[in-house]
Amino acid sequence: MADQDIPGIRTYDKPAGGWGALRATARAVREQMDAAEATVTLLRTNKPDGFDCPGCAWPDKKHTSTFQFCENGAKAVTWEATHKRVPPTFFSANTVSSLWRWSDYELEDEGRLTHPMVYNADKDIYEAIGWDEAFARIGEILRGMDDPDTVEFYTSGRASNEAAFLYQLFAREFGTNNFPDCSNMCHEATSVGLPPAIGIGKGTVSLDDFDHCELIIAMGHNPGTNHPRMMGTLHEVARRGAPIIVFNPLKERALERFADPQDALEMATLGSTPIASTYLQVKIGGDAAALKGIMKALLEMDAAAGPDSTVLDHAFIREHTQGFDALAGDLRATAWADIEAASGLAESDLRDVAAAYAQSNATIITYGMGMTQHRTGTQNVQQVANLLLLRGNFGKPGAGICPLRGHSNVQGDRTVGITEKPAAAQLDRIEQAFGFRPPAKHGHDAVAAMQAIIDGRSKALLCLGGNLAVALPDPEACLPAMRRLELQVHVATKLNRSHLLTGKHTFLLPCLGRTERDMQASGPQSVTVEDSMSMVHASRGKLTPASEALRSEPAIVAGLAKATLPHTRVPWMELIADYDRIRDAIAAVFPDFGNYNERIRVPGGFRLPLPPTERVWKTPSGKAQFLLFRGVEEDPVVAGEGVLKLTTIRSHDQYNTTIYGYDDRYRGVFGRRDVVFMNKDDLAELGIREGDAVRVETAFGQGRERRLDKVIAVAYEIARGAVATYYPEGNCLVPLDYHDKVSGTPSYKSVPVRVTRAT
Ligand SMILES: Nc1nc2c(c(=O)[nH]1)N[C@H]1C(S)=C(S)[C@@H](COP(=O)(O)OP(=O)(O)OC[C@H]3O[C@@H](n4cnc5c(=O)[nH]c(N)nc54)[C@H](O)[C@@H]3O)O[C@H]1N2
Ligand SMILES: Nc1nc2c(c(=O)[nH]1)N[C@H]1C(S)=C(S)[C@@H](COP(=O)(O)OP(=O)(O)OC[C@H]3O[C@@H](n4cnc5c(=O)[nH]c(N)nc54)[C@H](O)[C@@H]3O)O[C@H]1N2
Ligand SMILES: [Mo]
Repeated sequence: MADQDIPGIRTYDKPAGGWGALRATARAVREQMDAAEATVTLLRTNKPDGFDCPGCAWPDKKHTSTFQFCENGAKAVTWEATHKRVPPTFFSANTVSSLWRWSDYELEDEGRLTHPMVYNADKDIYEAIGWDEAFARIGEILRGMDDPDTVEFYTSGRASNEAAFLYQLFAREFGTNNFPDCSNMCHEATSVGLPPAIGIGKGTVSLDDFDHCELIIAMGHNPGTNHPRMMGTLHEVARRGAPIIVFNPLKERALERFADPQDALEMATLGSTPIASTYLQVKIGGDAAALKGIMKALLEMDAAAGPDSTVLDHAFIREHTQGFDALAGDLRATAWADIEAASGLAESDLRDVAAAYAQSNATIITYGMGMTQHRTGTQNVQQVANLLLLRGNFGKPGAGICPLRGHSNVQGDRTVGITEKPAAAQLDRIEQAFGFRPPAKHGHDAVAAMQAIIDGRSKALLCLGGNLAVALPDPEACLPAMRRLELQVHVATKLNRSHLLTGKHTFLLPCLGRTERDMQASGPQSVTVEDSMSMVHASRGKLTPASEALRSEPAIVAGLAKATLPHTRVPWMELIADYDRIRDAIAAVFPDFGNYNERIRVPGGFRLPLPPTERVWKTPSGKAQFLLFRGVEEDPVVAGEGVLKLTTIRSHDQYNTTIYGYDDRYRGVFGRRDVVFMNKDDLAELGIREGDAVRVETAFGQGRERRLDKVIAVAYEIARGAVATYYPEGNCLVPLDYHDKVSGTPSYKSVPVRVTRAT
């Protein structure tokens, strides 16, 4: 939206991608790397013998394709491969209290950590420490804990399969299943919502399916920023004329039109391709209602078409599913007026979607955080499965469910055992392979772990990457709790705010990144990762490590484990001498990884089994299950005069809590992040003008005032009643226990708020 008078807010009328993306890439390279080195490095991204892009989990054509240009992939790579360094002298010159006043951007922009560090509370600085001494001291503190369940083992989704597998082995031999994981803030609704529906908590499509689909329904994700390589796929689908129906409260430029930098003609002519054929600005939290509307319309069309109707896939429903009658009954009992009110969409629009869906012989539904980060996230995901099941959109080319995973290996980490609720079979096989009995008692997910830290029940936190305290909701509760911890260990590439929340003993252990050479006793190593489509493949860095003192994540985990567990049954040093041995161990515990080492030597790797693609349903009944969403509202608790719904989103210049810069080009915001996007009619109704300073307050206190100040209102094409601000700035508005009770996912995308003009 244009208002020339507000600094940094101006209309961006260009398509997503295009020359703007090339310019932004050049800038990222210039600011972080030597240009020649950057070119070579970027060319190795996602190549068969290269490294896996740490930017996102979208697959690429068999990992064998020619270089695929991707602006935000380039930012992720150059941010890691930067020439900037944070050596011990940096820490002696800056107290932790003084660093606290730095912005998140400034902290990470200082560059790569180079040495293991330990916090000295007397001097309020981090000091260098040798690896062996760090391991020994951490081991001693951990051994001194009277209960292993007072220790939390957090994983962020960049960790490789090899690192994650060793990490869960360490924690379990130590004696706990406390595995808070970034997935608990992300796609947990998928991991727990889909198994009862289709028998597996993962997506079912492959890239090839996008060549065959006749319709895509894209819900609650912003690929132009967060899964940029997906834009190439959407561009192709749109070009061959298949409809793409978008559900998103915000108009996202990349979903409107995109110029593919791979397309010479489009670039030369400054052309672009429309992406969405229909763009429905659903209300925040209105997706389940919208899906129910589409299903209701479908049922009505089916009835009207008579006994031979093909609107529903009756044969599939009969042979492969359970629960259809209950679903149909619930849909009949749901009134159109309620669906319209909750979704903010017209009955006629939803009927049009149903008609397009009924026409399509192969449909893919893609979805992201706009669906999962709600109090009803699990049920939202299940409604997606319901809609697909009604027309048999599993187990045929061009069809299926496509959750867009977050971190580049968040899916793999879960596959190799990072879970607070381990299956009995997993524990049995660990015992067979290593000769110790792992604990069976369920542990903590991310919210439960932080709750335990707040309550003082948990006393130590180990973090394999990430920025947990900043990523979680409710900084007012989380940040002070971190400081009360007895022990914190952060395995990290760059400095972030969680590292500054020092406890009694705090260690920073710097690790290699994906782009760097990982040299072990047997020579250079590869790691493996699993993308959003269950493809497992190798990743090998080639760059000289940022410092000679860095160690790989597997080596750090092994060092910690060995120092902590004097009677360990695991041959840690043998395992890390040659990662093939870690992979053999993974295969011993997880049979789906049979012949792991052979299969990753093939370019592109291999695909893990996905039974729904063969119409095999690993549910208790052996059938796919329709699951109900009762009513239409995700959260009837808080409504009322002046209450709006807030969602927290990523800008184009950030990677989760990592802020690369202050522009959000496609949304027309430059050089600032202190904005609240609002519908112009809501602004008018509230007597707020664009550019006014406003206060956003959570509409239910839960005993505490929660507000975001020092932000300005920006008029945006956003659904009525919807408000959006950036993550993590908006996290202060989200109560920690305001989450999906089934998956534990915080409701980051739907918080009832009031917005007032600041006085
Ligand atoms: N460059 C970059 N890439 C990333 C990341 C990053 O931060 N930067 N993060 C990675 C991670 S961990 C993840 S999980 C993914 C995140 O990828 P996305 O899921 O795309 O992430 P978000 O920015 O959170 O936004 C989701 C979209 O949901 C919409 N939305 C908000 N509320 C609702 C709602 O109620 N209904 C619907 N239908 N839509 C809604 C928002 O307008 C926004 O367009 O990306 C991964 N890739
Ligand atoms: N309000 C709100 N909050 C959210 C979300 C939201 O949409 N809205 N999204 C949620 C989601 S989807 C997620 S996934 C979480 C993200 O939560 P996290 O995964 O915990 O956070 P990140 O910001 O990805 O972590 C960044 C840090 O990881 C470290 N790092 C980077 N690369 C590596 C590496 O290769 N190895 C190691 N060991 N460390 C590395 C760096 O030190 C960097 O500072 O946040 C959640 N929080
Ligand atoms: Mo995520």
